[in-house]
Amino acid sequence: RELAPGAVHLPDWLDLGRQRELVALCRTWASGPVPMRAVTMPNGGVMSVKSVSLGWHWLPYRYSRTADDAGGGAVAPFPEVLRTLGRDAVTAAYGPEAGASYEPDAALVNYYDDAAKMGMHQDREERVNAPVVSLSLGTACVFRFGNTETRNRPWQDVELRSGDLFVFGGPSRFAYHGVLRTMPGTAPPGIGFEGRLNITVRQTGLG
Ligand code: MD3
Ligand code: FE
Repeated sequence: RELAPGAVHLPDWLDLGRQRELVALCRTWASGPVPMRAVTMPNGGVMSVKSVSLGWHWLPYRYSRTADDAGGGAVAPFPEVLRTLGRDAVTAAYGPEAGASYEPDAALVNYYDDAAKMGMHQDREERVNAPVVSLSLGTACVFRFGNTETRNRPWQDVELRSGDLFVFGGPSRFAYHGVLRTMPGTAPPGIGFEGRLNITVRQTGLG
């Protein structure tokens, strides 16, 4: 369903088998050249979410090819499997023409334990307004989707569950959003890990 223009939620888009494949891939990515870690913000605060980047390394508030805040090593390449998945996701949300023109080159994998959350923010490090694709795995969460003007109301609170796809493009691309809390005990039996994973696929426009 369309939450706002360009914000398309497709619940249960991935079956359990595909979810488990992605969980296994997240495990390998989390132990890649730049291990999954909590990002330290410029004000000294440490995020409660742990994350790992692929293709381009996300830092507040820029991208780098090297892990400038974690030893300076090269970032793992953007995996072909996420390019295909990103295109399939944009096709499912907006149709085949939008899907075919989607050229993602970066992904951010976020891990939430039962206490983790993410404050309201915009994703503005990308230089183009191609959509962001979000895939949720494991424990469900309460996701807050706000507006483009301010981090305050109006907003809509939506549960994101394991296997859900969310695509944020068009007028929703620069909306404020955040994760209020996870919902312990809501992961599907057989998912094979504790906590919540979110994969976002992005097109940076950085070439
Ligand atoms: C709306 N991640 O990585 S996914 C992030 O669940 C991030 O880990 C959250 O916000 C998470 O930046 C939320 C949903 C999401 C992701 C990117 C967006 C919503 C978005 C970009 C623009 C607008
Ligand atoms: Fe975000």
